[in-house]
Amino acid sequence: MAANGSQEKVDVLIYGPSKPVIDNGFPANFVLHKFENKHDLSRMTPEIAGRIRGVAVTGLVQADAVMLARLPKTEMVSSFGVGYDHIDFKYAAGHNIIVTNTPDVLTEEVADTALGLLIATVREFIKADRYLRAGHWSTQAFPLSPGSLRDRKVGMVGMGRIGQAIARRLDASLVPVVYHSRNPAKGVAYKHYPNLIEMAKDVDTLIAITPGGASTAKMINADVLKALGSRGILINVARGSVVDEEALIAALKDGTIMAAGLDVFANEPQVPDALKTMQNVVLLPHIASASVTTRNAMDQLVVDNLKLWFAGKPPLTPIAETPVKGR
Ligand code: NAP
Ligand code: 8YV
Repeated sequence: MAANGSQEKVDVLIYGPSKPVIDNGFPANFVLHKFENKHDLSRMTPEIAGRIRGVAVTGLVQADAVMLARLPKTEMVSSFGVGYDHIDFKYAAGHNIIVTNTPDVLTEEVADTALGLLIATVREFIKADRYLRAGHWSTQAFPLSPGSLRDRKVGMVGMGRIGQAIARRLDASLVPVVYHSRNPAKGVAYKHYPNLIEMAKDVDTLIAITPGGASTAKMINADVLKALGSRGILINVARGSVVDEEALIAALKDGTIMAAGLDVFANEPQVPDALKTMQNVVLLPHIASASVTTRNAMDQLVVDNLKLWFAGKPPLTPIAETPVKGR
C-alpha cells in the first residue's frame, strides 16, 4: 500500500505463451508487460525493463543470466512447471531473486501419462490404431504384442513426488518396482539402487522422472541401455537431456533394447527423423501435464506466488535453491 492509501503499482513481465488464467488473474495494481518469446523480449525497452519487479515464466522459455541481468529490480521469478532447468536459479540465488515452481498440482496427471505411455508402448496401441484405420483388420487380426506388463519389472529413475505417484499405479497393476536416485526416498519401501547400471541389469523397464540439468545430463546412456537388455523398454517423462538420444536411437535400431515411449526430447520441438520413422517407439509432444484442468491449476499457482509476494507474504512454492527469509 502506498503512503496515500492507493495500492502501489507492480510491473510484471509475462514471458511465454499468453493464457487466460494468467492474463486475467492479477489485481488492477499489477501492470502486465507481455512478451511471448525471446525475439519479442529483445524489443522490451530499457525503461520498462528497469521497472519490472516480478516475472511470470509461462512456458518453456529460458530465463537465463543474460535475460535476468536486464531486469535489475526483479524480486521474484514465478515459473510454470515443476522442473526449473530453464531458469538460471544460481544467478537468481546470487541476486536475491526468489524462484517459484508449480509442484504437486500436476503430479497425478503426469503419473497418469507415464502409465498410459508405458502401456501404449508395451502393448503397441498406436501401431494397432494405425492398423485398424488402414483397413487391415478385415483381412487379418493384429499380431499379438511381444511385450506385456505381466512379466515386467520396472526400475524408476527418480522417486520423488511424481515417481511415487507412478509407482502407486504400478502397484495397482501388480508390477514390481525398484528405483534409483542419489539418496533413498523417505518413507519409501521399494528397493533403492545407488547405482543406475546395477538397477538396469536387474529390470527390463526404466521410467525416467528426474529433473533435467547438469546432474542428470545423459545419465541414461549406451551402457545403461546395454544393461537393460534386449527386452528393455525405456519410458522418458523427465527431460530429453536425461537420455543420450543418439545412443537411444542406436539401441532401438540394433535391438539392444526393444522399445521406447518418449514425452520429452533433447532439442524440443525438434524430434530426430530416425525416431519418427521407427515402429518400436511411441512419441508424445511433451504433454504429460497438458490437460486444461491441470494446466489451469499450474497457471493459477504462477499467479498466486506473485500475488502473495507483492502482498508482503511468503510465496507458496519457492524452490529449495532460493529459500524465502523473513516473511
Ligand atoms: P521431485 O519430487 O523433486 O523428484 C525428483 C526425483 O529425482 C527425486 O527422487 C530425486 O532424488 C531424483 N533425482 C534428482 N537428481 C538426480 C540425479 N542426479 N540422479 C538420480 N536421481 C536424481 O520432482 P517431481 O515433482 O517428481 O518432478 C520430477 C521431474 O519430472 C521434474 O523436475 C521434471 O523434469 C519432470 N517433469 C516432466 C513433465 C513432463 O511434462 N514430461 C511434467 C512434470 C515433471 P535424489 O535427489 O535423492 O537424487
Ligand atoms: C510442462 C513440465 O509441460 O512441469 C514440468 O516440469 O515439463 C511440464 O509440466 C512444461 O513446463 C512446459 O512448459
